Amino acid sequence: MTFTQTAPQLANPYLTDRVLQSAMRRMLPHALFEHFHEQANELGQAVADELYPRQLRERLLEPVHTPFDAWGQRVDEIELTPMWQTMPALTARYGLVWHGYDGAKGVHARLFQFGLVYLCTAGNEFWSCPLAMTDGAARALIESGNERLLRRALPHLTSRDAATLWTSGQWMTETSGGSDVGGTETRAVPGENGQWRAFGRKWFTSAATSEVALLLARPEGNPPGTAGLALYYCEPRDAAGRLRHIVVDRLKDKLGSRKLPTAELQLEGAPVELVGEPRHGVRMIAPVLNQTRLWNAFAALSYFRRGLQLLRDYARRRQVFGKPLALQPLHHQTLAGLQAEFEAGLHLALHVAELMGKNELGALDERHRLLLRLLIPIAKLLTARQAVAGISEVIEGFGGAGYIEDTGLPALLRDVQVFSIWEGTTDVLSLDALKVLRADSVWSAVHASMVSLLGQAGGEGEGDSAALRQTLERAHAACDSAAGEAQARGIALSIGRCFALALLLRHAAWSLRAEGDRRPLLAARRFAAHGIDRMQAEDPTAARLLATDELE
Ligand code: MFK
Repeated sequence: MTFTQTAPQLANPYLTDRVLQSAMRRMLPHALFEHFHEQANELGQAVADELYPRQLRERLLEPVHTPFDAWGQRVDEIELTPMWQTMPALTARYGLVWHGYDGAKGVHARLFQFGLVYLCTAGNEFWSCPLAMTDGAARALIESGNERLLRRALPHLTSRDAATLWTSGQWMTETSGGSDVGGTETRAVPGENGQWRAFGRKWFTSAATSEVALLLARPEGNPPGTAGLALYYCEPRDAAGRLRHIVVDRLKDKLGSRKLPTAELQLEGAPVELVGEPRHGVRMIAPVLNQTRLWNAFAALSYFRRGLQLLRDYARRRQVFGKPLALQPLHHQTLAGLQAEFEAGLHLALHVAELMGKNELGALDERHRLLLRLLIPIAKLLTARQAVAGISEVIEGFGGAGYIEDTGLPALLRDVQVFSIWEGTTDVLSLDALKVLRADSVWSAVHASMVSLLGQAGGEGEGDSAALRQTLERAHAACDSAAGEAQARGIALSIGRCFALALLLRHAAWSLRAEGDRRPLLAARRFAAHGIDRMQAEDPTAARLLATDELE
């Protein structure tokens, strides 16, 4: 009988996640931590026992769009995969959106919610995408103060009953591009009773099956550019489930996230309603962007952790050169590096969730509000880059098996790539961060926050404090220089790595004291050794010549 390798197994991702457990123990009040522990344990068990085996079983299934019925009638039906059909029940049961709005959890509501989101996202086949937009829509409606829409939609968007739960889409991207939203061509024409009609083509509408959507359109007569756009609310289907003056051209043929029905839509007079004033649509949809970007960070980390968890399990089962891979010193180096990146990234995302929870209850001063505004795009872009690089390494860690489709592993690599693209690419988010940084008071918030974090890290942070200070000073100088735009990615990544390291050091000091665990400190040392300064050495002219490959 020839040798047969046993497959990696996925244990409860919560019970095996030292980093999440330890962070939550420090960050949540004791009673709330107990509650989180119980919920996370149950959800983690569902991921291991039900969702993961189902992901493997349904690997090849995809949503199907049927444009016409047998008689030529336009129907635009979208049949979801069986797993997707069970997701409203999972959402309601674990309150994946609801927890974020649960007043009883006070400023910890977001931390609690995102802890659960992180645990289940790698197991829910991008169902987290419509949930992120649902959360964002709820937030945007709250911030708009539109009482009618709040009464109508908020109870559904935050429902704990699968029968009444609604999800929301976000229709922004058009053929002119996803980054430069000012070029939006969709028009809105006023009709009767406060209703408007929208005409245009939406090119990337994730989760075309959602019950509501927020979209940008230009009210007729408004000027071009971002300021002339307005934010609209749409209920795409009538009571019988038929689309209302909307045609689904096709579902996107994507590299990954293939269970997610991302569609191209034609709006042919779709009934829509103004959310606020008939202008400043980007400003009004910004809460959706901020919310979904934080979801994106936790989603990227969820995938990164899924890869690490499977690889760690595999290393115990896999014998090479006479002993398990888990006992090979070179493999230790590879896994340790991945673990350090993951660990720092998770502390950054959790910190942002904590700030968000405080902000929503008015518990942040102006300095910390600015810091939150800055750290959302930075956490999104840093964790996405970490996850893309990390999962590539994970796939390699499996050797040839990682390259074989029916192990389920290659899908991780395809799926994770989207996190650095949607909701703003690394470069677009770096430019967003640069805009924020160029407001003077943000830098004072950055520096003050770093001093505070290092103070809390105590002796554990002493060795790194000079490097952290110098890196932030270099980023500050680059930001203020004429070459700031060309340096934006390096600036954003460096600030992200500085915060991730300082947060990890602070946690390490606590963990040594409270848990007698020195692993967070080892992770911090390792992360610091990977470097925190990501500023580009290349001057802009040299970069232009190399980028275009043209003669001077
Ligand atoms: C599973 C994980 C979950 C993930 C869900 C994924 C869903 C996938 C669906 C998509 O991918 S949808 C497409 C996503 N598209 C983007 O994210 C757009 C990327 N582009 C940007 O973010 C640009 O920076 C942006 C369009 C916002 C810039 O446009 P402009 O024309 O340069 O506008 P500007 O002047 O920067 O901002 C206009 C206003 O909005 C300003 O306010 P004022 O009017 O008061 O001056 C800005 O301050 C405000 N603003 C912009 N971004 C903001 C913001 N305010 C708060 N937070 C922000 N992030």
